[in-house]
Amino acid sequence: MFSISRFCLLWQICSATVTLPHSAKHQAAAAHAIVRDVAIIGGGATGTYAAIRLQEDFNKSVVVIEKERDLGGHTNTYHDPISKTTVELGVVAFHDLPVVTKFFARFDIPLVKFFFNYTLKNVNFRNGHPVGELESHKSTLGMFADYSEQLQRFKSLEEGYVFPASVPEDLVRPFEHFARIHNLTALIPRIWTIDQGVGDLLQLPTLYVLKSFGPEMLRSLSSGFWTTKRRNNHELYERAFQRLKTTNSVHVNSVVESMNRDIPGRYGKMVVSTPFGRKVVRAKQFLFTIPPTLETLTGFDLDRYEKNLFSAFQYMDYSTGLIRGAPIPRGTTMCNKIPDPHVYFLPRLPTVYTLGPTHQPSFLTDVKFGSNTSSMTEQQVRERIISDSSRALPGNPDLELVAYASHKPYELRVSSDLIRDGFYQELNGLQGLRRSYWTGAAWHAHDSGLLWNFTEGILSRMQRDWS
Ligand SMILES: Cc1cc2nc3c(=O)[nH]c(=O)nc-3n(C[C@@H](O)[C@@H](O)[C@H](O)COP(=O)(O)OP(=O)(O)OC[C@H]3O[C@@H](n4cnc5c(N)ncnc54)[C@H](O)[C@@H]3O)c2cc1C
Ligand SMILES: *[C@@H]1O[C@H](CO)[C@@H](O)[C@H](O)[C@H]1NC(C)=O
Ligand SMILES: *[C@@H]1O[C@H](CO)[C@@H](O)[C@H](O)[C@H]1NC(C)=O
Ligand SMILES: *[C@@H]1O[C@H](CO)[C@@H](O)[C@H](O)[C@H]1NC(C)=O
Ligand SMILES: *[C@@H]1O[C@H](CO)[C@@H](O)[C@H](O)[C@H]1NC(C)=O
Ligand SMILES: *[C@@H]1O[C@H](CO)[C@@H](O)[C@H](O)[C@H]1NC(C)=O
Repeated sequence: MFSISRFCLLWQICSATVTLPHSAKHQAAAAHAIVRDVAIIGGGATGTYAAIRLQEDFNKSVVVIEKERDLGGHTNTYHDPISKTTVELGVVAFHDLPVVTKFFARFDIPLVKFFFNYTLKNVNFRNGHPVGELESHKSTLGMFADYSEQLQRFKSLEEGYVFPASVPEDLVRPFEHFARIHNLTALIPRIWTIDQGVGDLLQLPTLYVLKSFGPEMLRSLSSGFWTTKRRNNHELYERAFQRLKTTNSVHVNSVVESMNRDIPGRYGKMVVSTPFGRKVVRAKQFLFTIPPTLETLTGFDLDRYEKNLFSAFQYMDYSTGLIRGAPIPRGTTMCNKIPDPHVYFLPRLPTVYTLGPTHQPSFLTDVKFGSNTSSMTEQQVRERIISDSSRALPGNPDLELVAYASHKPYELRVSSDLIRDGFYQELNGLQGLRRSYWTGAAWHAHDSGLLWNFTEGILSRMQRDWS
């Protein structure tokens, strides 16, 4: 599949030039073209971060194209009309890294320490029966020492999907096999519970577990995360939106219709559909921050090389919700487990992972749901969340799902064979080609702080091409 040479030495051959149709509509829109140094596609964690850094610190003009009605991606804060407070439905906590504290300080958003120190109660969600005994996150920390030693063997993963071209076998084995070899199987149920959304943990190539459950995660679990004092993580993106709006640098509810990055001269071009009509954007550089699947990249001028890579991604369906009326004990997270030690007590997907407390426990309970098939409709997911949760609780109460968010496509991955064949070396080789740069979770990890740090590296790469 990846027969096209590494780092695209055959670039001229594999890039297919795409020309836009010269319709009257396009010409009308071209008269009011938005001309920018950088066009940023996707305004989630990385797109927003890059836009602010480029505009405010690098004196570059930008435009962010976001398909939803606001910025923030997986950062989703629910305003509860009953308790009159805010509750996080998506991103909760951040690592103690300079990029994190600086980014929040820039918008005058105070942070406070946050610990995931809830008591974990293992319950069979099919019938509400307890599985095993009460455990706390604290007792796990010792077990992580051996895992941490393994992470040390692969330090370069902290820079992205960076590892030797002759891929170490440990990175591509199924995680269960890796855990057996290194006597880490006791950690499997715990990683499953903390690192939700990871999917088929036992079969997953070890690389993906090391990426999503890395050294910074271990550090924060023991010494604490940051979260926003006002309990409103989305405020960060609202403030960023306001600043970008002042310079007319953000378009929400907007999607790319067509694109041509290969025009000779200084600018590439794209046509964007916005609520205020169709706009032509001319940009010197393109920064893609969206999950690169063929579905999300519809309308983009992908060449054969890009298409080849992006079509290999498989992904998870991960959903979150808030439930009213679920009586879970205060300070307790209920974890879905089955009484079968042969599969490390892990339930089969699709299912609810956990029911957890919010800081409004008498009002709202947090629910996380995962599916490893992409065939479920939103309605089916909503129904499964309610039925699984109700069965898990005493008296099978009637529950109301007051907030719901789908985070699909989540955790983009490829098979062990492709990893071995140099998939990530080729993916990284896209940086800087065709005026294009790439960041976001598929290029590093689902983690806001780590992604902002990773994006710094991409911004430096872009800067090299300015001169
Ligand atoms: C439920 C949940 C909880 C999480 N909790 C934490 C946490 O506590 N701490 C933490 O650090 N991380 C957490 N994460 C991970 C989160 O930080 C990352 O996943 C991060 O959001 C990824 O950033 P990104 O920029 O790659 O993508 P996103 O933030 O998803 O941004 C991508 C953006 O692109 C937009 N988009 C998609 N397609 C198009 C298109 N065709 N055109 C225009 N726009 C498009 C999307 O609408 C979105 O806004 C959590 C994730 C989830 C799902
Ligand atoms: C910022 O960029 C603009 C446009 O390129 C330029 O006119 C201006 O001098 C720059 N300002 C600084 C401080 O570099
Ligand atoms: C969890 O940590 C917070 C912050 O340190 C602390 O206030 C709280 O008492 C802790 N809860 C438990 C159950 O340890
Ligand atoms: C931040 O990025 C740099 C450069 O890629 C990397 O060396 C470093 O390990 C990253 N920091 C963290 C905490 O991941
Ligand atoms: C494997 O780990 C367990 C703890 O999980 C420990 O009791 C045991 O001694 C370890 N075995 C070896 C061979 O290191
Ligand atoms: C993922 O789905 C397949 C069926 O589509 C199933 O056989 C497998 O057990 C699932 N994996 C997990 C971890 O549930």
